[in-house]
Amino acid sequence: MADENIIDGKAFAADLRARIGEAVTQLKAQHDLTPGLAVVLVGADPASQVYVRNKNKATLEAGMQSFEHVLPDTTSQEELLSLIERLNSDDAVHGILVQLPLPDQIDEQAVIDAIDPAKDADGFHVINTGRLAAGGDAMVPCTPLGCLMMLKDRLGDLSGKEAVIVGRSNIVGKPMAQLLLDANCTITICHSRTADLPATCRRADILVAAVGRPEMVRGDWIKPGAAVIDVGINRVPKPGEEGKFRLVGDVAFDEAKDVAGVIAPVPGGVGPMTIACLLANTVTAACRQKGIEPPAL
Ligand code: NAP
Ligand code: L37
Repeated sequence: MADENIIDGKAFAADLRARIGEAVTQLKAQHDLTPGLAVVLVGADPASQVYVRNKNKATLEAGMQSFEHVLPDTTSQEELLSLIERLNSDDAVHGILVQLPLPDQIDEQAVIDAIDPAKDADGFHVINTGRLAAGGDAMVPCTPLGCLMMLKDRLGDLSGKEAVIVGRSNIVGKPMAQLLLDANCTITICHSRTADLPATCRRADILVAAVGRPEMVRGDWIKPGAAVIDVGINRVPKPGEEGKFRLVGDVAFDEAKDVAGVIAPVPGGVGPMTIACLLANTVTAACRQKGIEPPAL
């Protein structure tokens, strides 16, 4: 398969961030509005630290305000909830993201519930998942939104396509299924109890893998010509290099790339798009809060 069948998520995300930057310039000039994003990290999970740093950097580069809150892993639920209360009532903050996972003493659902749905840049609040399911102006979770944008860019109209999603989490699998359903795909959602996963995957015109198991999806699970989106982020030891890791997805890339029509790799696929979509969500949230029509991005 030639390289043009590999989706360059990094380049796609850079383009999207540039369009967001232009929209922000216009919002400042025309409405005196600078979208602001607050990112909250509790504890010192190394992967979360990398993502939060990248989110902060991308926010500033797009001309937006970034408010980073790094709290120790001993933070109590009350302390975190009181920070969220402050961010909810801060007019400079239009988007709030609490990076998951949270330490054990904190109830994740209680924290998500406490975020003002209008500022819920992750789209995890039940008001937003409800709106996504029922129709309405939802904030849409960043990772599935990024996957959908890449699929539409490569395939155009998705109507009538068979989409198989492996994974049913609230963060990725379920909202991904909802978005593909809204795009008129026929949906199958797989999980750990699915009876024959390889056979189900082989039906897919669009296959999204969001499992968290390194290279689980093999080349012979893929229908020739299918679009494959690998969401998985797995750190595996580098053979022969003690203490070093490499990043692999949920799809065995070297096998899959020869069968798939297009494929989003790991790294350099969905990850960068997740961050760009977070910025897009913050701009959308800021506009809605000010009664301005959000820009088409
Ligand atoms: P999660 O909450 O752990 O969910 C994993 C899903 O995979 C569950 O629904 C689980 O089924 C299913 N599963 C596990 N083992 C399976 C198996 N052997 N066969 C079939 N299904 C299986 O994970 P998540 O938060 O959705 O994340 C999934 C992956 O995406 C992780 O690698 C994560 O790091 C990555 N991720 C990447 C981004 C990004 O921006 N690139 C963003 C978020 C997450 P059950 O429901 O039956 O347990
Ligand atoms: N919105 N996203 C949101 N909220 C959360 O609570 N946990 C979580 C979340 N997940 C998340 O941020 N995931 C994520 C995963 C990968 C990247 C960014 C965000 C990413 O940039 N990946 C790069 C590689 C980065 C690396 O070297 O580790 C990639 O190219 O895939």
